[in-house]
Amino acid sequence: MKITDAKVFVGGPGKNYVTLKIQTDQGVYGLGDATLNNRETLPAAYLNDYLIPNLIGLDPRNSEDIWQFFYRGAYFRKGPIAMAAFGAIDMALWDIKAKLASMPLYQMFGGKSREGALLYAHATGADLEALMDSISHYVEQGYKAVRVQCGVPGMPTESYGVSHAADNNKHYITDFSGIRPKVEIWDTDRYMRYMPDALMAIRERFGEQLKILHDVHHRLLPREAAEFAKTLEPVGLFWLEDPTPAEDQDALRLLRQHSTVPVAIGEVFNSIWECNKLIEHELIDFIRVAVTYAGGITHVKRIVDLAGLHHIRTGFHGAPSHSPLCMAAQAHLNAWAPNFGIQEYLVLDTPECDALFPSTHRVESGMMYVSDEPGLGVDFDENEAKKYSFKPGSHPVVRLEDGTLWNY
Ligand code: CS2
Ligand code: MG
Repeated sequence: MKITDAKVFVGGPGKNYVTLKIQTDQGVYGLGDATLNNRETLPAAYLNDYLIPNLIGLDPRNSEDIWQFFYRGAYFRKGPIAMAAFGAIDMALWDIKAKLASMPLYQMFGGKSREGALLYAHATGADLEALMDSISHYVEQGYKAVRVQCGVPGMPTESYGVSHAADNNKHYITDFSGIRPKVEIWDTDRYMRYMPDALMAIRERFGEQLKILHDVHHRLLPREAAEFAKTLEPVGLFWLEDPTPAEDQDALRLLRQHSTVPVAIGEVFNSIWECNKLIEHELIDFIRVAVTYAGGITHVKRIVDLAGLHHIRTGFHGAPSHSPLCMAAQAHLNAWAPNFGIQEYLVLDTPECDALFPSTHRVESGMMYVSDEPGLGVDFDENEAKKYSFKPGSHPVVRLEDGTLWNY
């Protein structure tokens, strides 16, 4: 069996999805996602210029050897661009493998460990009252877990995860007005003074059953993060996400010494080498890698297994940064993983997105039910894809009030 062709498509409704389609000489094809938010043309170029020319003619069933060939075969390894590009190939090869076996992908890992996977939604508000309304909206839809972000009084601009718009998902739409990012101003003191009481008010309003998550988006220094986590203890958070910048694997030691608040980290990691110490030293409780830019199913499964040895559960990244193909790969891992924790889920299923990526996965009352179709359970409509092309966009950048550049 041979790979005969592979094509990359860039574009989508309100997003630049990077989609790979691999064809074989037996008519079976596989799909993969290489979307790297706001840097989408780069994995596409890596695929077109380096990987695809080497892929043609290989046996698609040898997904492990193909992964090793692209990883070890590149002297300059890792990084989100390369890992997103292999991630897409790897996803597509697992899609082919499961289709050849006429099985849903989760069967290739060991079958189902659960019927539905717990999801969390994103609630957001310009102020606490707007956030409360946004939380109610998701609770009414049956969500048992909600991530909460709200504006901080006196903060000079909007900041991460906070929407001033009526649409709850608005904070996620890339700014397509151009390649130059808008600037947000951040003030750690205001944030640290305001958020603990705000989170406590949410706990009081929604009761003890709601699983409350909060994302710091890498903004605190290790000592600040330790103090913040300690102050949040009475809230009973499900998790505190990315309290410190992710590059420093030792930064969480101080937090661990001062608090038992569960910590989730990893959405920016693209290899096991960026989280092995965090996992082995049990400095986190949830690992947040995404199948797309953490090197595909082959590599993420290894991270999940390592995490499982250390009582760490999964909480895969699920922002609209990834396409429904990544969500599908994660849905299959979530169905299988003995150490599954939760899945981030942003409502992406606009009619346009469903038309581009017809899917047989199901979301109901805050749970995701994996597809039983052979393969990933998501298709890609090439005719629909003709409607879209690449649009330059950007994330904001963050500065302190004196102009110092900070972490987005
Ligand atoms: C966010 C990320 O979902 C989250 O938890 O922190 O989605 C992040 O802001 C985006 O992926 C950036 O592209
Ligand atoms: Mg996050």
